[in-house]
Amino acid sequence: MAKFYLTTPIYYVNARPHLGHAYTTVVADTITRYKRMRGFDVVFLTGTDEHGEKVARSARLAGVEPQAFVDDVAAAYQRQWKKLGLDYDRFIRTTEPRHAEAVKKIYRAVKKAGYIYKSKYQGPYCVSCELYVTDPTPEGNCPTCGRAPEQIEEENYFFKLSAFEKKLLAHYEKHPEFVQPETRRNEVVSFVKGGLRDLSISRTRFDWGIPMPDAKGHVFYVWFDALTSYMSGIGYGDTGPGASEFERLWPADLHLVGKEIVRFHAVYWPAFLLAAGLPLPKTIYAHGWWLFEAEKMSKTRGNVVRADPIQRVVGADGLRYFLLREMVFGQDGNFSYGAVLTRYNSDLANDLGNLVSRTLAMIERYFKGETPYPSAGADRSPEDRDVADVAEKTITGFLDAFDRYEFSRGLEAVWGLVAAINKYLVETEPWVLAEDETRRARLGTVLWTAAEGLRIIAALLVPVMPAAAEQIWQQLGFDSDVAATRLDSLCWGQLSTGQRIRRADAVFPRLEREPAIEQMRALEEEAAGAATTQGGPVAEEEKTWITIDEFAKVELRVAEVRTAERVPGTNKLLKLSVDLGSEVRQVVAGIAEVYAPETLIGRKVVIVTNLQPRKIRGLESNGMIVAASVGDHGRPVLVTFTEDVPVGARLK
Ligand code: ME8
Repeated sequence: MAKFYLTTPIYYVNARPHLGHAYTTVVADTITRYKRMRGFDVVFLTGTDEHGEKVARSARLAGVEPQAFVDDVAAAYQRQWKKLGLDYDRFIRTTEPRHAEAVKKIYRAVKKAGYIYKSKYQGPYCVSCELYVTDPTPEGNCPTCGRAPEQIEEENYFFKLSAFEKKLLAHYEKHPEFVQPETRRNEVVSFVKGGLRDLSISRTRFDWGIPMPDAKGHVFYVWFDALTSYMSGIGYGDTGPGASEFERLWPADLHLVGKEIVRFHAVYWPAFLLAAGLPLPKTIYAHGWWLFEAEKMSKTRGNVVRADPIQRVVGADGLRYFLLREMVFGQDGNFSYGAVLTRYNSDLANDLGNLVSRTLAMIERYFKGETPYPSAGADRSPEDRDVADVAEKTITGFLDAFDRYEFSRGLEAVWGLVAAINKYLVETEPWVLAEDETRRARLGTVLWTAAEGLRIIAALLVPVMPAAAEQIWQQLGFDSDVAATRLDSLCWGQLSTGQRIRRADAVFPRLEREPAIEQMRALEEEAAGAATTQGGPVAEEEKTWITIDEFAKVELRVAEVRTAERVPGTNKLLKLSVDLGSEVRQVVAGIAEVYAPETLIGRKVVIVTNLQPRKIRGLESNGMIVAASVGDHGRPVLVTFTEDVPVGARLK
């Protein structure tokens, strides 16, 4: 059996899992299930990227040891994937000893081959991206995140990336499938053609990393460390029995990544591997971004949406279907709760769900719940043949699309079949045939045809909606495991007759649109609130002191409320404009249940003024109003002064 080894990026523990991370993992899980049904022996790896200066700083801010910090977030990722039913085979954490062994092993191989030297770096460095800013923006900022870099001077170990320019270009030329899709490949080729500079792969500014062998005070650069996880997770560096797995699985067949990290995967990673004399992965496929309110969903921008609230309303399969159907793989996609509901109600509840329930209801009513006989003779009509033709074409079209990772196109093909069967039922009118005893054979053919179509649909949907596909399969009366179906041999005409169907509840019950959207939003706000108020992994009793310098980072100022109005469609939120003396800002605050907007005008309040701006209900909130949280329900009580204070005064 041919092997297929695929990976997601290992996620950075500075953020908790959001929909963007869920997307890559859902895609990987879908490919895993699909390839298994195509007969491959699949291994799917994911994990967490836990080292680096940013993580150490975050842990310090949270008042915990880095290891406690990363343990907590790594566990949150694993919990999230389990909740979504994402069935990875291997999970690698870069703080595991087996991973450190692997990083040291590849480093030694690269060094032995003569590609490492020591030199000095002096210049700008972006702490947020953990990158030397060699090509700053015109304002001198980091080209990736736009933040101002810090000036640093470091003695580092460098990797001779420049030595690989020609080899990499030759590889891209010979293996056009190496970087996908085409647009990303072109970007990578022109980047390499523009010339490669050597890369510093050690750091001395901090120690939260894997110590470099024979280089006191140096830890590995996070990307040298992180990329190696694709090998450490399957036994590279293992001196025991685990090593054979690496022999069997490497090179990876597919690295799935977001488009912002293509360069690391398609330039640095193959160069490290070539230097170490190791085979290169077959394909790096870069997908686009989920945009929310027209920007990339990310923790830094504060516009994240979590998977959990959506899953709780439309189910894990509803979410998976939305992610794969709505976004053309490789391109960016716009997220909105409304779009989730439209897909759910129209494609799942209406088109597919109704087809399942009415077909099964008629088999139950007219054939005592047993799949009827299709007629081979006079009662066969061209319409039956048409459905069979569409089904055969759907199978081929679906396989072709999924082989190319064109999920949205593959699903469109399946919905073409759903539509064809719905149309067929409307045209053949089985409910009319049922009234005429002489048309019983014809009725049997029609319902068998619809049920056979559903069998094919259920099998094709397994990779995308495993639970729903299994439910439909069971309802059709099968005892076997639908995921064991081999897609290569799926074809029309295999549904047995006389099979007892098992009608059950609707697979996708219809949802009331506005309440469902409201529920997803409310759950998201609750989750966002929990994430900020709980603030990470610190258990109450473990809380440690912060220094005066850390406190001084929080800028609290007196402001006067100029305007206040309710945010439409919510009970809790007010939109305020507050005067800070030097500027007037918009702040969205969850105090509407306690404070009527008109009572706030002219009132002095306290605002956290240097909090990352974030969007709440599409409205920018540039600061946070300070209030005591009282009682079990956290009733807000605004901070007030008994003496007069000028607007803009800082609280220290
Ligand atoms: O980059 N839309 O980790 P990371 C779609 N640790 N996908 C998104 C997304 C969005 N808005 N936001 C994130 C790292 N992703 C490194 C990787 S690999 C050796 C090291 C997905 O936690 C996307 O796949 O920042 C992206 O590549 C990944 O999450 C980045 O995760």
